[in-house]
Amino acid sequence: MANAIRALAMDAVEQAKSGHPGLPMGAADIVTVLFSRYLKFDPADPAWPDRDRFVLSAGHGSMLLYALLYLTGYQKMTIGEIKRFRQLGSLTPGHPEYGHTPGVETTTGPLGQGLANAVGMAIAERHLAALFGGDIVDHSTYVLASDGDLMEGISQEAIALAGHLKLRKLIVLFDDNGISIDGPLALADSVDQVQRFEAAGWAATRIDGHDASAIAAALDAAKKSDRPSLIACRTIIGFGAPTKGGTEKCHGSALGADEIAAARQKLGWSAPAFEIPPAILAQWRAAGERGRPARLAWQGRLAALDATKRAEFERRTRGKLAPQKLAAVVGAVKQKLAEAPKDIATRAASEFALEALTVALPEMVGGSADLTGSNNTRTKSMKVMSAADYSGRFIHYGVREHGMAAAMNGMALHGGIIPYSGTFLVFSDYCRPAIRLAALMRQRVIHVMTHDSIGLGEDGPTHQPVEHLAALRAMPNLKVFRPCDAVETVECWQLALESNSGPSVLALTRQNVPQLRKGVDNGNRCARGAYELIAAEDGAAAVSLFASGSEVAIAVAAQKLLAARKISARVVSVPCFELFLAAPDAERAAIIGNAKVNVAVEAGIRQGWDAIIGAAGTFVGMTGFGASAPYKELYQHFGITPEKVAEAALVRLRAS
Ligand SMILES: Cc1ncc(C[n+]2csc(CCOP(=O)(O)OP(=O)(O)O)c2C)c(N)n1
Repeated sequence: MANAIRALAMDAVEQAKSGHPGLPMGAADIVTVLFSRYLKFDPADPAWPDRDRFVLSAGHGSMLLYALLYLTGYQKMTIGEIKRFRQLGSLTPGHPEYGHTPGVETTTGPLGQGLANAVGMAIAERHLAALFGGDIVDHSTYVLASDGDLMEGISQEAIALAGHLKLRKLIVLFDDNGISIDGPLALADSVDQVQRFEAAGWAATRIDGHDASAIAAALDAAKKSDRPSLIACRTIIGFGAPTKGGTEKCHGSALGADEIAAARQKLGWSAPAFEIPPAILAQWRAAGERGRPARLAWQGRLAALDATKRAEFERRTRGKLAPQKLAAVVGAVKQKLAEAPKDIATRAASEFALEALTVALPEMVGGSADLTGSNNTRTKSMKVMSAADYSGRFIHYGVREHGMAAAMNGMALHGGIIPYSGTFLVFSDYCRPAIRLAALMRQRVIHVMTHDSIGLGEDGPTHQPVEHLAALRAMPNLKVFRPCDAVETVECWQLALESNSGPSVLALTRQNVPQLRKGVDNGNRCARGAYELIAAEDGAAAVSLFASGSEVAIAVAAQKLLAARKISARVVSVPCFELFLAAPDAERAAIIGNAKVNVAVEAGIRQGWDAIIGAAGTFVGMTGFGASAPYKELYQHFGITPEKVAEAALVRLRAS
């Protein structure tokens, strides 16, 4: 059965003249034992909520996964798809892509991410099991990880968190082949992985990864463990390839016809390319059918569940927000703000919104990378999640931004949870690879990122984001929200929660800002991404002032200065570029307007703003790094003030 995987991997990579045969050939024995005897899955229902998850963290070995999906009988994974490995539109892209190929649990390729996603999946499983009971939620998360996965820094964050939370249903199978692209691992690494995992609170063992009974024994032990488990499986990369096996030569290129012929002989595999002998295919298909009774039994248990609980489980698994609930909560928060306006930091406004949102939406699981008090992400209703109590909804991720963001992806992929996090905006750089994958996989994860500009003050340029808004706005399918006041903050929270096909970042201030939106306002004005906050007094504006976040108040003050000089200006708040730029042309043009002069104000770099103010527009913001000082002085020092904005507008008006 393992040789079937090896043959398909060799043949598909050869046909594509590109790909990675070494890992599938080396790890074939491990996954054969796992898929034929342990993994709880049913190819007839790839989305069965209580299936075991299998994460191929070493995504370059994608043919391993595609071979398994074909062999075990996932309907869409035909031999034709295997033959079209790495071709446009096939179900067998270079690296596994979630949402593209049924049976692929997460998009992998950037090493280390899959392992960290799996930690999030295992957290989600424990959490939902605590809420809905072991009859409904009781599955394991298996990972196949390579040397590269374990060398990446994110793996340390992931395993430390998993060990701390005692995620006993997480089992990592390490393809311990001692080879990476440059050659023997000894060139660059001498970590004892077993000791490393043990130090992080895992059960860890080392076995021969080509010995089926040793693999089974290790899996049996891992399933009984009260801790997460590492099974370091000694393997030979490219097992079966007579001259290239055991070397980096089989890691990432086609083996060539001669080597494949010799490998077939060595493995005793006489079937032609892409053909699996019927008896072996039948064994594999039987392995794929193994899980059906378990799935049907599970369906029975779900059906027997109390109707309300079942409906809630199904709602959460589908990622559907409770109808009307969100709108009602947002409306109530806005009502309170209309009655008693709050001149508070948007991070505090976010907490104010979250106090209500986290009560109404039990699927929200929050956290912070050790900045809870600064990010204001923990609400009164939230207990802390711990190894002793997985029902908690607030996760102390520790100082592990990258691991946090990747674990959140895993939770979202698992389903049943809307994860949100907390860190400083400047550390979005530490999360970026995971945010990118959330965007690529269209996952609803929400990053609360506070201290969003020089407005954080004394901590200085290391902590002051300058280019981060632009960098995040550059990412496809990510929404970056930068609300200007308490009302916009709750509106942006609503939009982020409703964005069920992509991640969001909420960039929030440390410093207080005035509430600019007064009175009762039922619509969500942020939904268009930008809107006219203050119209020109005499109808025809000579100047349009655009701003986001804390700089909207500066634009509003600048408008008054201009009015005092009989110059008519309007103010447009721009809480979300992506929504604004996606609006129909006419709508966008109407909001941009046709004033003689456009000025944008943002305490960041200009990049991106030209799409709104045009190349001829004037930008008031940052051109380099910030500095350490009280924030009001910094705004003066860098010239981001109402006076400077008004002056910039006047200069342009005179020149026009
Ligand atoms: C973050 C990241 N860096 C680099 C790469 C490129 N890359 C792909 S596989 C690999 C290492 C291969 O070694 P190993 O993980 O041991 O896999 P094996 O050779 O056993 O297949 C590298 C550097 C990547 N995919 N992701």
